[in-house]
Amino acid sequence: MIHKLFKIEMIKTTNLLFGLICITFVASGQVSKSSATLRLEQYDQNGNCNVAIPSNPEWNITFDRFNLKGDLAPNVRFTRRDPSSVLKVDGKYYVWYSYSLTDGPGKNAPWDLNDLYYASSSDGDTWEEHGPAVERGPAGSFDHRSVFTTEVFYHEGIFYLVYQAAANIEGIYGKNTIAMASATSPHGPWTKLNNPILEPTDSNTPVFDNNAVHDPCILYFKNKFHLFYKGEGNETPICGVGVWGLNKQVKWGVAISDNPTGPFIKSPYNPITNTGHEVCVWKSGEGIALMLHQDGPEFGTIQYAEDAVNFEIKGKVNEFVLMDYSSDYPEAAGLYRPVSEDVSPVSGVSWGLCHTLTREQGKFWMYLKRFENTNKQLIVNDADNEGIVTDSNTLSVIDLNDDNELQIYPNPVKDIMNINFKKPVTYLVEVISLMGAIVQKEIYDTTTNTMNLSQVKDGFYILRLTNKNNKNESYSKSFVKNSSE
Ligand code: AAL
Repeated sequence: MIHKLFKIEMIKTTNLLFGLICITFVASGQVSKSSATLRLEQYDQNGNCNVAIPSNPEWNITFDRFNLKGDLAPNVRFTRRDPSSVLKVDGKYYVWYSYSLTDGPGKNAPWDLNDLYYASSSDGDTWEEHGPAVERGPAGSFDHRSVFTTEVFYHEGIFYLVYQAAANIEGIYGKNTIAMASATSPHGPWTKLNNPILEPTDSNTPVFDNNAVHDPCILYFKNKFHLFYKGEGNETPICGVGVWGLNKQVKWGVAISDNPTGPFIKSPYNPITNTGHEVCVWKSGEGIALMLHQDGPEFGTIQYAEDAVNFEIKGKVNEFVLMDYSSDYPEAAGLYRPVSEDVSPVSGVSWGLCHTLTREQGKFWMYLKRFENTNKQLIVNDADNEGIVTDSNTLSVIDLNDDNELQIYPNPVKDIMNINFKKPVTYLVEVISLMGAIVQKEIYDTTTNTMNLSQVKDGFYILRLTNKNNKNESYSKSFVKNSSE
């Protein structure tokens, strides 16, 4: 299958109307409350946190978990946690995760001083670790202390990693940001955006996300990029039931954008849940479904919203035991996301990787496990497809194999980009935005060139090189334009 790399996005009238309604709400000072917020207010009024879970067997899930084999088999020396979704690319499964040495010097928490590593597998059980995908930034940068808790997202030929970034020790526990990097192959190279895409809400009054924005996950839904995240704030819990028995209540938000790289605007309906230590969302029917772990009254529930903001309780995780870390609940679940999405209620939860916390061998450390829906009919059998295919006509394979023909620098670039080739042929050079627009093109017939990009807006771009005499010979590199570099 050849992926259509670029598609012109149409701004739908309905989206414009939705935007106008949101602006009107905000301008009139009226606060929009999500269904989850209204339910929480109701629990408060009732004086108890008894949650009504309807009986819909098709919305219930039971889990099994298994140890992994190969490089990701449990090993006390390495702490691997918070895995991304699993993607199948060119017939292999890929996962990205937080990585550190369990006894790494100076670590303040298991997610402190982490980098993002990745691994691949032919069967989802035995994994080969490839090393770092995205590493911490240099001293002084917003991601200097740690990069952790990542999600992967694929859209129109580009892979995106979104992850938590901490500039310093404070960012390990709060005041962190959400960052993004992109690549045209699961093997990278990953180009970081220069600035975070989401930050805690700057507010004088306590709100659900004024302290931290965690666990990012992007879904493309109704022509918009929905960035789901977990907030932590200084609000007083109403029905706090939390990790390690703490009186903790965690809520999620969503921030929406027309472009994969933002700007992401937080929904006026936030928070959209009243519970949930880790974000786990999937497409279901006409809408979005989610699964809530602990930290709030609605622990262990499965919910659904047709509009991605007003979630209603539909079902539950069978055999969910609050605060029992040896139960089969997949903590920090990263779902396998097949290319062909079946959208019956919980088919989005087929299998995936999760992490488990352990004190085995006298240390506190984490390792990754595979989880499966015990309903075998829901396990996606994709033996007959390659998943995302990076065809030789697409940019990704070219980036991998022909890295040497095209050299571009600096990256990020402020205005003048050096573009060098090896072969003395005439090339068409195009700068293509992630929405598929060719924003600049030139023809070069010398091997050393410079391109003036001062008229190009800041953002991610692909530079594509095509041999004028042989259109099948094409090379590409992604780069970031940043006029403040
Ligand atoms: C996890 C996640 C985030 C937090 C920390 C590491 O459970 O919610 O990633 O920052 O704990």
